[in-house]
Amino acid sequence: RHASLPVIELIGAPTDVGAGVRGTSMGPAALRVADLDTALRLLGFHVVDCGDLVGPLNPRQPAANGYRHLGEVHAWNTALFNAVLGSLSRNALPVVLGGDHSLAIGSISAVAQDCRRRGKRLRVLWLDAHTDFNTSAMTPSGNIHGMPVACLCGHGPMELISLSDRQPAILATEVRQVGIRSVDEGEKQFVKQTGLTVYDMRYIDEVGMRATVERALEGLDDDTHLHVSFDVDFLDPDIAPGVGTPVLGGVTYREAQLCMEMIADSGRLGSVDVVEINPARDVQNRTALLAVDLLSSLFGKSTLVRPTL
Ligand code: B3U
Ligand code: MN
Ligand code: MN
Repeated sequence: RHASLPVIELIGAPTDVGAGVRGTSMGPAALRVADLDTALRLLGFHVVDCGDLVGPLNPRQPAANGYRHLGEVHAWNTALFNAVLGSLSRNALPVVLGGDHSLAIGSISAVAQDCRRRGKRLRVLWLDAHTDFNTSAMTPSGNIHGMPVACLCGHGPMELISLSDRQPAILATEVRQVGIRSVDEGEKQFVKQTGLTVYDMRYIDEVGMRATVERALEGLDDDTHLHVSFDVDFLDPDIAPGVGTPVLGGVTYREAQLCMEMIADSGRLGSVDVVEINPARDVQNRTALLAVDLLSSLFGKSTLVRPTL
């Protein structure tokens, strides 16, 4: 154990109430079976597995007023908000094991509140195939895992936009999205209107992952808390089939490794979500094993000492 490294706290949130496809509730177990804790300990971290949060089961209801399972999503996010806030108050580095991506509402609301308390700046790096910027007015599904970025920016139901001590929890200017390749029609207009910074797959194809991540991390300083919200459907479904909503043409293994290594090199990582792993859609736990491999890189694993480029 290295004294200078933060304690990593794993917080399981076994739920799929925010998704349309069932199964992300098994995500925390899949990551534990893939030995996430051991992988992080090998890097010198002290790792505490806080176990799983408890919340409502999936009631399998259709959407009502543009939201499916709003009460259940709120219950899970309230529990997660409190858990992440507690972890940050202990100066630990929380890693949320999802669960569907609606959980980012609770985790990032807590991160934003902790940043304000400490006078820190916040940068959210959103790794995803989707912008997750829908509202009840434009959602094609009512699934709240398609809405967390909008909720965090203050566009959403009262219960979900007022978890933290300030509304909105974050500013759109604090977010950088990478890997995007599926945006709904109404959502597209709202993303443009809001001025959200989106590095989509075309951008990565044109300038490469190195320049993309350099730009997404531009302007970080010693006082910036970096939160990484890692939706595993960021990755190409050929290498990560165990997700609820796979989208063709995702990030390759090499691109993902470089992205994670560059985040580690920034030295600013303060909290992480790992979400949307769906073991019911997976093959021999490949997707969780891949996520653990990439999380090792995110936390500083490198093949050799990094050469000067
Ligand atoms: N944009 C679609 C699909 C979706 C968003 N996030 C995920 N799927 N994982 C929606 O339902 O909002
Ligand atoms: Mn997502
Ligand atoms: Mn996604």
